[in-house]
Order: sequence, then structure tokens, then C-alpha cells
Amino acid sequence: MSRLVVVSNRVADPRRVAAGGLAVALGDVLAASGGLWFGADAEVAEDGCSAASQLRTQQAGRVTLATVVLGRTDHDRYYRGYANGVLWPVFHYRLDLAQFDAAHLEGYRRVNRLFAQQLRPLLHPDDVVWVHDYHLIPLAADLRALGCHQRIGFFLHIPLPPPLILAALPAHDWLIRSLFAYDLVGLQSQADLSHLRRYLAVEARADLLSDNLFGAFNRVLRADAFPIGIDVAEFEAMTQAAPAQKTLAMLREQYAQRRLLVGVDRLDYSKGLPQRLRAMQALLERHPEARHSATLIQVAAPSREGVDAYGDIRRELEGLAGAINGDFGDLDWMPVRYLHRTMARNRVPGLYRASRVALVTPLRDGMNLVAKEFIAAQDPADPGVLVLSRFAGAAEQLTDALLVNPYDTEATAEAIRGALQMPLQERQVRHKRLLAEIRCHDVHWWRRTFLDTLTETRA
Ligand code: ADQ
Repeated sequence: MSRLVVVSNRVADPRRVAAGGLAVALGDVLAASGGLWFGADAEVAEDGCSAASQLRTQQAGRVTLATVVLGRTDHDRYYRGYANGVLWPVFHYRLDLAQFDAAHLEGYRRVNRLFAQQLRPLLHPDDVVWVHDYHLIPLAADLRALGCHQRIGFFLHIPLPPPLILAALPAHDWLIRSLFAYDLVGLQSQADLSHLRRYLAVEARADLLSDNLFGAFNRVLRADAFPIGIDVAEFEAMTQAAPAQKTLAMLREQYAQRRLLVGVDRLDYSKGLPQRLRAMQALLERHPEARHSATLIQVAAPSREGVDAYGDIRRELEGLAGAINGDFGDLDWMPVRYLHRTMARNRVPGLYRASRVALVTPLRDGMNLVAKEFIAAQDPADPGVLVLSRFAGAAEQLTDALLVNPYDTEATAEAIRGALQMPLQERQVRHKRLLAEIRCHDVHWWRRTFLDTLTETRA
């Protein structure tokens, strides 16, 4: 068995539950192969320089964690400036929020080169390298330039936008060309794959050798959709464990007279949170019978607070929640409980299970794991209903959810009403199919399928 080397912006100790599903799923293979997980260190050197000597390593069981300490300037340009200030908005179709700055692009290129220089001496000839996400798109090209011949795969966790949006990105041709240094590129959905295919045909004049093979720049690239899943068995076990059960009991007691709706997100403009609150507002305006009977608990985890657009979305959301509660709330009932915090991971399943409806309504999302977690946490005998944006990657798989267009406030409000009123039998039928889907395509399936395809591709 080849050793697995995972590269991502952040590394996590796979033995810690708080690390989440991805770390656990990759942790299994990393541990079995005595693998290496490489990325940026959580600490940033304030003196401003990313010294080559600042590579830190530590053992987490059989897994080696290796991290590069970045200087403040490099970190801010690469991470905040380019990855989160340009690639994140553009790839989520928000050209209006992108802040193009040549210095940030240069910082992104420099940090990727630095990662390649630091990683190369740690690699063995038959390693399989798996690079994750938009922070590190050019990494394989930098590794190849240093003479690395290992199998290298890439997985993009966020959407890939249509060709004309991608083409607005300064240096898009360089960025996409650098994908050809990988042996395999994985995307979340068929929609993303079709965008890549069209971009390559039109902008790169690539030869479309098949649905998944593209010839350009004297290389052949294989790309495919590998929708990421969750660890369903682990999530079900977490739902039965004491912290989730205590949360469930507390919520059942507190909200004995109400039906709960739940939203759990990072506070990010891609998640459609203001649109979601406006749909709640429309529901209460149009259907007075929904007043007093339903409460939305919206938990929004603080995220990327140094980036301007994130402060704006926070203020907008606080204003909206306050306005809805002011207009519709009563002495004994508030329609929206808005919490700006990260909940402990082991309590989240209790909140899902206590809720009749989940609102997962991003404007654009690579996949969205909250939708899958909500399904896994339900009681099959009396399950809740998933209201899901058609613009989440998950919508390609979860066709038994109530699919909505989050920009259409009135239609979303009606879908929420339909979810609150759905008869038990229909809830059971839909939930059974949804659960079968997320079980079949769980995170272990995703990891296995990607790594098997990467191995075959090189063979
Ligand atoms: P994210 O944008 O972070 O991930 P998502 O897939 O929804 O989005 O995962 C969020 C995770 O964080 C879930 O496990 C959720 O339970 C947890 N979480 C979110 N808010 C929380 C809160 N307030 N308190 C506690 N936990 C919270 C990116 C892409 C997604 C893609 C994933 C995985 O943007 O589209 O699905 O990677 O590939």
C-alpha cells in the first residue's frame, strides 16, 4: 500500500472528535499507511517572513502532521487576500465581492511555491498525494517544477463557476492550466464538471477525449464528480450519545408548544441567511396560523471576520432577526432565535433531531454537509423535513428534499409551510430514500472512490 500524503490549508489531528468527518475519514487511511498531513500552521509569524526553517512536525498516532509557519504578509495575501477575497467569491458566482489585487495573487503564488519547496523533501517516490481545495490549486504544478513524479490528485470542495464567470478572474488561464499538473481532479457535482468541460473547450481549446478526459498543454487531465458525504454511522452514534441526547431533551422541554425549524451554518454570504430570514418573514406575514407555533433556531458560526463582506452580512442578519422578532414576537414567543456562535459538534445532532424542519438554503454551495447531517440525525419513525436550495451541490443527490430557489422569497415561504404541514407518511417515505442515499454515498465511499480512481488513472 502506498503512503497517503494529504495537503490542505489547515491540518487536523484525526484522533480528535472535534476535527469533524473529513479528518476522521482521511485519518483512517492516513493512519493505515503511516501517512503525512501537510499544511499551514495555525500560528502566523508576526515578523513578516515565512522562513524556510519554520517547518513544524508532530506525531498524531501513526500520522505525521507537518505545518509551515507563514509570515504575516504572506499569510494575509495568500489566505485572506486571494483565497478568501478572490477565489471564494468568484467560485460562488459573486464577482461583485471579489477584490482583485495583483499583490494578493503574487502572495498566493509565492505561498504555493513555498509549500512545494517544503513538501518535496518529505515525499517518497511511491507516495500518493491528495491536495485539497482552492487555497492550493497550483501546488501540483509547483511540485512538478521541482521534479516530483508522484501521483497527485486534487479535490475542489467549493463550486466551479460557469466559464464566463471564471474568465473574469485575472490569470484564470494560468490557474486552470495548473490543474493539468494533477493526475485527477475531483469536483463536487455534475454541474461543476460541466462548467469545467465547457471552460476547457472554449477558453483552453482542449481536446475533449471523453466526458472525463481532456487533452491540453501536452497533458491529459482526468476530471470527475465525487460528491462528498458524511460519516453516517459516526453521526448516528453521536446522535445517540449523551451530549446530543441532553440537548434534545432540553429543547423538547423548552419548546414543548412549538415546532422547531433549524439552520446551522458558517456565517458566510454564500449560505443565503438573509434570504432565509426573509422567507420566514413572508411565511409569518402570509400565514398568521404559523405565528406562535413555529420558531427558527439559526446558529451561525463566526467566520473569516477579517474580510469586509463578512462584517456586512453579520450586521444585515442581526438587523433582520431583530426586525422579525419586533414585528411578530410576543411575550411568550419569539419567531427567530439567532445565535452567533459555533456549537459543540457533539451537541449539534440533538438540535437537528429536535427540529421538524431544516432550512439549508445557500445561494451557492459546493455540497453542504449540514443537509446530510440533518437526515442522519432524524428518527426514522417520525422524521423532520429538509428544505434544500437547488443551488447546493447536495441537491443533485437529495432529490427527495423540498427543493427551493432561495432568491424566490414567496415560493420558499410556501415550501417551509409545506414542510411544517407534511403528513407523517410522506415524511417517512422521503426520509427513507434520503437516508439510503447518504448511506450509499458516505464519506468513506467518497474517499475510496477518489483514491481508487487516482490509482487507476496513473496505471
Ligand atoms: P463549509 O462551507 O464549511 O464547507 P458545510 O458543508 O455545510 O460547509 O460544512 C459545515 C460543517 O460545519 C458541518 O459539519 C456543520 O455541522 C458545521 N457547522 C457549521 N456551522 C456550525 C455552527 N454554527 N456550530 C457548529 N458547527 C457548525 C466546504 C464547502 C461545502 C462542502 C464542504 C465539504 O463550502 O460546500 O460541503 O466544504 O466539502
